[in-house]
Amino acid sequence: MKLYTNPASPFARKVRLCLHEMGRIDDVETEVVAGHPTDPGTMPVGVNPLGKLPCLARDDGPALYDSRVITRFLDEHFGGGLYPAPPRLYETLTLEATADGVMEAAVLIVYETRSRKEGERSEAWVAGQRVKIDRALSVLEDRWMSHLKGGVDIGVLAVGAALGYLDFRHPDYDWRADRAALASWEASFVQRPSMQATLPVAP
Ligand SMILES: N[C@@H](CCC(=O)N[C@@H](CS)C(=O)NCC(=O)O)C(=O)O
Repeated sequence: MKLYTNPASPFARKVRLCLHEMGRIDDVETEVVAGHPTDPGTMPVGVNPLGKLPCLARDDGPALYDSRVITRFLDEHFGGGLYPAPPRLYETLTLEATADGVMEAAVLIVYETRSRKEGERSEAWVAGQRVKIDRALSVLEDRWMSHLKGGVDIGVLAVGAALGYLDFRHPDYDWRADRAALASWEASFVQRPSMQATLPVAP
């Protein structure tokens, strides 16, 4: 199996976090690729027509994407135990969806500023993405702290990846302000070996 990845991608980090937590990081080959919506660069478009990473190429079946499909597959393949049984499963998947939405909005802001020329950029559109992030983080603070403190699952790992990406690409955004519980949880969670082994790096 080969994982197309990039050390700056929060979605790829979520997948790599799963592999580290399962003790399986060395069982999957990795290839670093890069690109964005206006230039696919080295993205594996031959196996993922959407030209996005992460993407998992397999020897015995079609390539898998997106990150939620890959993590589910890897968990089943390696017996990872990162997906609890229902009804908690649906909470976990919703937490993952919330964190993925934060990542998506944060990545889109980066693309808006990097991929578009100055006159083409929309401040209102960027502000709209920021509002989504703000709302989602406040919901994490207000409603999800007991889940976040209740043991590692795919939703918890996704939150770790999302918050790490905000610090990495949006260092001026003080998401910790007024979110003391989430900030305190993150300060502890980031010390996990899996989080330390996957800290984002500019390619
Ligand atoms: N929903 C997808 C999102 C993946 C995604 O947006 N990845 C970014 C890198 S962080 C990407 O490949 N962007 C290239 C593009 O949009 O063309 C997933 O969970 O895997």
